[in-house]
This record gives sequence, C-alpha cells and structure tokens, in this order.
Amino acid sequence: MQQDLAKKAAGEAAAAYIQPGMTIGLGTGSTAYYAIMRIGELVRNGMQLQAVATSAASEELARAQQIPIIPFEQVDSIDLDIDGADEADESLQLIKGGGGALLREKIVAAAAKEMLVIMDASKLVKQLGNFPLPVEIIPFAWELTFRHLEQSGASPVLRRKEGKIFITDNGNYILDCHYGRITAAPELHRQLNDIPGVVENGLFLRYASRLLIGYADGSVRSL
Ligand code: ABF
Repeated sequence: MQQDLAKKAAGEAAAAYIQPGMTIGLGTGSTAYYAIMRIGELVRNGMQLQAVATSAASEELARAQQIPIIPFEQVDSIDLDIDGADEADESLQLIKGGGGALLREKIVAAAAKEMLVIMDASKLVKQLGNFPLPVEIIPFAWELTFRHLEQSGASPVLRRKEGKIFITDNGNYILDCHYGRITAAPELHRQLNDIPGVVENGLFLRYASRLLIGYADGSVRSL
C-alpha cells in the first residue's frame, strides 16, 4: 500500500510536465498506470495532446481513458516519454523490462526529446544489477542464446507467466539475467546486443532526462 501511494505520487506528478499539443510516450507498468490515469483526466478536461503506447496493455488503458493514440508511423517526434523503471542509479542509468515491454519502451525513449522516469523510492540504487536484467531474445535457438548470456557472466532464467513461457508483444522470449552487480553498464550493453538472437536488453543508459521519485506521504523528489 505504501509503495502504491509512492507510485501514485510519482505518476501523477509527471502529468504536470505535459504542455498542450504535445506527443507523449506512454510507459508500461504499475507506476505508468497512474500517469496514464492522470493524463486521461487532463484530456477529459480539454487538454489537446496525442500519445503513443509502449505496450498493448498501456494502449488499452489509454484508449479507455479517451487519450488519443496515434500509430507510430504518424509520429514526427515524441515531446515527452513518461515511463517507469525497475532500477535507477544516480547517473540516471536504468534497468527496465520487468513488465516485459523493454523493446518498445526503448524505441519510444530513443525517439523522445525528453524522458521522465517515474518510480517509487525503492527503485533508486547505488549500483545497478540487483534486479535481474531483462533481455529480449528471439525464440529460435533460444538455448544457444541462453548459453551465450551465461558466458557474459549472467545466470539467465527464461521468463514464464502462469506456467507458460512469457511471450512479449513482439512475439519474443525474455531471459531475466542475474548479474548481481553491473559495474560496467555501457560495455555490458554493447556485449549483450552483439549476441546473435538478442533483440534488446533492459539497460537504458542515455535516455532519462529526469527521475521523479515518489514517497508514500505524497511527496515527490526530482533528480
Ligand atoms: C516499465 O515499468 C518497465 O520497464 C519496468 O519494469 C516497469 C516498472 O514497474 P512498476 O512501475 O510496475 O514498478 O516501464
């Protein structure tokens, strides 16, 4: 409950950065849920904006809130991407992908002029890596990709949901890679994306413009 209040504070605070006429990237996850609900209120109160979603789940939620969703091919540029994270360090490096949407989230984050990361305080860490790094891979020869990731120093786990292999919105698998600590994130990012079969990894190293960190008392700290 406390964490929920913190997520709500961060998610709703992000909406204050939205200007009329903006194109917004809508993130995925339980913190992004609060941002989407607040943005829906703004739209219903007459604010003009349009949005692209980073997952089918966020798109469904946004449409239910009457937020105008545009297909990516109609997007010239994204003014503001609002998304959650699983871990963030003080240099704004992130681990994302716990929600399984990391590929579309990274595409949207890379296309955005600014990325607001919304999170509860438990996500702020000194060193990335306690949270297992999600890596999206193609299903073909996944066992070989699994072994390549082991050679990168990880203990990979094939993500399952309700007993079945989890399939992303893009039809891929996710290996949650336990590194324990990630000391050289840029090098690891390059190494992972060089492995045949890897589509994308959950290291977001150069997209976040600002962290909005929520607390259970409703306060929000910006970093
Ligand atoms: C999403 O937000 C994912 O990248 C990340 O896993 C999630 C954070 O989860 P939550 O906001 O539900 O704590 O963008």
